[in-house]
Amino acid sequence: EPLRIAVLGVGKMGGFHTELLSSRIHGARVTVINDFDADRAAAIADTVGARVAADPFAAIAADDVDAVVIASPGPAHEKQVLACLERGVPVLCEKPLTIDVATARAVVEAEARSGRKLIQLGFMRRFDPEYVAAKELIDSGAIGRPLLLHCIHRNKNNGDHFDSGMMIRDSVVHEVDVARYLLDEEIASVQVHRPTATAAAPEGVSDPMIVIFSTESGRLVTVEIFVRTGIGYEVRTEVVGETGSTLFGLDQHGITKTVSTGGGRWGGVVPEGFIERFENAYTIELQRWVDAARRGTIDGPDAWDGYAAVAVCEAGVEAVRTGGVVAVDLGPRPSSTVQER
Ligand code: ISE
Repeated sequence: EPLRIAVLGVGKMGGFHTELLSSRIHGARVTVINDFDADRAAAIADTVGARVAADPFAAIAADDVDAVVIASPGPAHEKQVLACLERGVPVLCEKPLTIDVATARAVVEAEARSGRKLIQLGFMRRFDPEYVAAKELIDSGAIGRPLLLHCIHRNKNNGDHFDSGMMIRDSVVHEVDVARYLLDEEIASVQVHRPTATAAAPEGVSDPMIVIFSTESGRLVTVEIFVRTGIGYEVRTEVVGETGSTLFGLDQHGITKTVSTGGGRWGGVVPEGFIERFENAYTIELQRWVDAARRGTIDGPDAWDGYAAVAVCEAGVEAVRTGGVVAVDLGPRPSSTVQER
């Protein structure tokens, strides 16, 4: 019997998940679609043979639903995730887990009390083969202890509404999770530099920005976030260790090279957007989530990872405002009856 899935929110991300779940993913069937735009919900439901639920909570409670994908707008996540917990169904929640630290922490605690790991966050980069290879390389000891992480995150143009706060919460949030994943420790502080902005940025928006994380043990992570390059989707990462380094995220997988524009050209293709760049990662993420959900659990970044991301981003937004170093205090991880993966 396939896992029967409700997808809440079928914008770009939810629509793509629905398509993948209905084509490339084994053992899954999208049975229910919910979106505040009823016409859009109906159109997408039609393409995959699902039914429409007008109310997201009715979708979560439905008899023909075993698991839920949440790709609705961020402010809707908290209540939808809690309803999934309440019903005891596995959920794949796109970031953010919730919109502030207090509510994110409350969700972590609610899951801990429930005694089951049901909440997975949609940090797809953890499933991208290049990030996985880099993690394995680090863990093998081949580049020694990683000391620095340099991240580039560029988008073609996210629109005029995409302000400096969104650049932190929607974009840099991925590097928050990558840093925690690759370095295996928490981020302790954030600082943001706001250099001269591109002419493409609306008045008052700092684009690009350089974000610096310091980890608990004192390692540094630099993130260039630039969401109006006019070029495409460039996400690359360099890990610098004591005895070696690795650079990935360029066109030719695994090969370090330089891309330049103009007369001389050496390089490959820049993908348009995150779906092109991370299609593979999304597919692996969904297949593993479906396989785990059929066993009543998750297999990927969890509620604590979602909470940590919210906390670091909140500090990051404060750091944009003040220009100073803003500390992140996650507090203790709630002791729980939850089984560790
Ligand atoms: C978007 O929400 C994403 O998650 C993309 O990965 C990121 O590159 C983009 O900046 C965000 O808007």
